[in-house]
Amino acid sequence: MIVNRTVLTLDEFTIRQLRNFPQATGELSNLLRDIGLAAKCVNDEVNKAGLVVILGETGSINNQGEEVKKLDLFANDQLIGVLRHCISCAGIASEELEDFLSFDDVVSRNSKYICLFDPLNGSANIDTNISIGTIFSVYRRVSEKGKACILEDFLQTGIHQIAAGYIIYGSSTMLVYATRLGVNGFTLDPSIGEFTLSHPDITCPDSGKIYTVNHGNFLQFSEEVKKYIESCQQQSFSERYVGSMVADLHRNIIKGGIFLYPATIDKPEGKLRLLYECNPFAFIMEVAGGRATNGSQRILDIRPTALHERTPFFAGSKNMMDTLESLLLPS
Ligand code: P6P
Repeated sequence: MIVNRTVLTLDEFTIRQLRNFPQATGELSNLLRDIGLAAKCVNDEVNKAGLVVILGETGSINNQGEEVKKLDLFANDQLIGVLRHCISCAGIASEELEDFLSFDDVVSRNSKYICLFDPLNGSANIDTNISIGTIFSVYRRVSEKGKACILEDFLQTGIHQIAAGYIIYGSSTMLVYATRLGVNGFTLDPSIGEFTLSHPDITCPDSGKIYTVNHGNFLQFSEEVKKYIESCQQQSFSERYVGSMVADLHRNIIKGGIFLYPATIDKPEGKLRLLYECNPFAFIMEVAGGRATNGSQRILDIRPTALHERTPFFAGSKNMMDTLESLLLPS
């Protein structure tokens, strides 16, 4: 019997990718599979979020006698729980943890990758049923295998990312990840409980007609940023802003557009976190053909000094970024 498999699951896809790297150990495939597993658990809980009121408010005990956790912490626990017991991750850093966490069992200590993530970005949007997401970033550790992780493992410049991606919990649940080979999107098929390849080889259009910014901060922007926003308005571009980074950037990567979270008077360093929000999206955006800067420097070249440091963030279609930079960095 010939089985006609036109659908590729995430596992099948990552294993096929191994053919491009004969020396590969399969550890990255394992790591991506485990992130996908955690994402499925988070997805299940996020989809019930609206029912929390029935099941008991966050922090209370629901009618099954279980504590109802904040979804951010639930997502964080799921990712740590899966990665701690996989064979490919030596340690993690998370938006939800003050410091990094080095897994202390022998197998983890002999793993070559470390992970950073924002377990549930945009979680303030949960109670209005707006799309939210998980963002992740994967590096080779720089510390010696067999020993505990060190801070430098997590403070690498973004250009050293081995993979980066996000899960968007929206009208459908998608896992999108990039390696240097390309960006690929997988949609969760609830009927088989697998992420299946739905958006192969994602590229960001060189131009777009969408600009994404919180206009409420307009008066706090620099004159140059204001000029760029006004140029978008003069060209009748559409302003689209969900206030959920994963949703806003996913749309702009697919359709073309530019995302701006500039420095403001209140937040001179910007709001978004370099390590687990901006670096992963900068990597994905560049592999997809777009660009990402802090206004003066390529995001992936910034040398981090702290786990939770913030940065101004501009990312999007190449031609739109060129126009922005011509205003921000006059020759
Ligand atoms: P503001 C969500 O809190 C978040 O971190 C990103 O997901 C989003 O892009 C940004 O902040 C929204 O920030 O200040 O416009 O509400």
